Amino acid sequence: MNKKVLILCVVHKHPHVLLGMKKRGFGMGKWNGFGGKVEEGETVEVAAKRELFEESGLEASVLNRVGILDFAWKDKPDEMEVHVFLACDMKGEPMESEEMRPEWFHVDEIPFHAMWADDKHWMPLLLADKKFKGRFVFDDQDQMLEHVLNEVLEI
Ligand code: 8OG
Repeated sequence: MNKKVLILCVVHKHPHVLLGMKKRGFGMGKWNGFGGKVEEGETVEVAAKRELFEESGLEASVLNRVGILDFAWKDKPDEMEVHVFLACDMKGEPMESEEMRPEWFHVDEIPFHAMWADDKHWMPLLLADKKFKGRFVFDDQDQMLEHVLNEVLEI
C-alpha cells in the first residue's frame, strides 16, 4: 500500500462556504476546499494554514480539524488520508491562485454535481459542526463504489 497524507480546508462563514475551482492537476474542473499534500516536517495544522494561504490568499487564525477521510481506488495500491479542517475566522480577501479560482456559495447552493462524489456525504456534517471519519472507494473513472461514514465525538 502506498499511503499519502493530505489536508483539505473548508472556509465557512454562515450562510456561505468558500470553494475553489481546481484549475489544474488532480481534481481539475471540480469545486473543492483548499489543500494538498503535507510536506516533510510539517504538522497537518501547519500544512493546512500554508495551503489555505497559498491557494486562496486567506490567513486563518484558527483551524479546527473536523474530519479524517480515507480514499482508496479499486485495483490500485494508492491510498490517501485526508485531514479535513474548518476555517471560520480569517484575514484577507479570497484571491485567485494558479491552482484555484475561489467563489462563495450559499450553503443551500453548494455545487455537489461538480464536486468529488464523497463531498455530499460529509459536507453536511461539517456545516453542522459535527466531526466525522470515513472511507471511500472509487473506480478508475472516479465513480464511488463503497463508502462508510461515521460521526465521531473526537478526532
Ligand atoms: O495537491 P493536490 O491539489 O493534488 O491535493 C489534492 C486535494 O484534494 C487535497 O486537498 C485533498 C483533496 N481531496 C482528495 N480527494 C478528495 C475528495 O474525494 N473530496 C474532496 N473534497 N477533496 C479531496 O485528494
